[in-house]
Amino acid sequence: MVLKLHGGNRPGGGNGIVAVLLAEKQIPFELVRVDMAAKEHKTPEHLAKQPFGQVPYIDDDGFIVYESRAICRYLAEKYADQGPTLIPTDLKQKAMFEQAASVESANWHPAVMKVLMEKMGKTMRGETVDEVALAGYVEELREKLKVYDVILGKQKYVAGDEFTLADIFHLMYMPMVVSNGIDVVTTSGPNVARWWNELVTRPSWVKLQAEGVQSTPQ
Ligand SMILES: N[C@@H](CCC(=O)N[C@@H](CS)C(=O)NCC(=O)O)C(=O)O
Repeated sequence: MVLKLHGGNRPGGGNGIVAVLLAEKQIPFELVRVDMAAKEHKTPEHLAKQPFGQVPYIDDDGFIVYESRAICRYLAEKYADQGPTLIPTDLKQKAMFEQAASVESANWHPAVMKVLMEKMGKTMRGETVDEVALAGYVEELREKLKVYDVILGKQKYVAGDEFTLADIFHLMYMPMVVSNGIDVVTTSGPNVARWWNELVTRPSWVKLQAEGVQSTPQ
């Protein structure tokens, strides 16, 4: 049975990084659209699979996995021999990968989310954006990016000189910050700008932006 990805078709959030991983690894899948406007993600059927009432989750022939980063890790290991090596196997390179992945979830992601929630979250709910708070969150994010700029001045990608899943993790939500007019990622240092440009010009990401998350031909 073909792998099923349950989620939305917009490339911005967790769904997007799973879609990038699927494209990079050339894994066939079917997108099962979850109608979030209709609160389908809060139905008992969805909660039985994703108990936090979120998307995405995958159904791999009856095996359910949720949390986008966990899904990516599972698929990267299951299809280790297919497409690019996204999780290194060498002990020390793997430690660098784990370090970069932890930095993403501990430093990058919370800083990105504060900006996104203040700007886009409030705008979507029809609330007034607190411009002073927003400027503070952008500054916090910029401070993180300055550290990234130092790291990326010594190596090509976040885990070393090879592209890994840790780079893909950074494509969750930051593109929405940029598309909301806050282009902090290309203005916080030349190395971050160079790395970010590489990520967003990868064919997997370009196609996803153009077409949204789409089932692949089975
Ligand atoms: N940590 C989760 C976050 C998932 C998440 O926040 N999904 C959003 C859409 S991108 C969602 O389902 N939001 C609805 C909600 O939280 O009620 C993951 O990476 O899978």
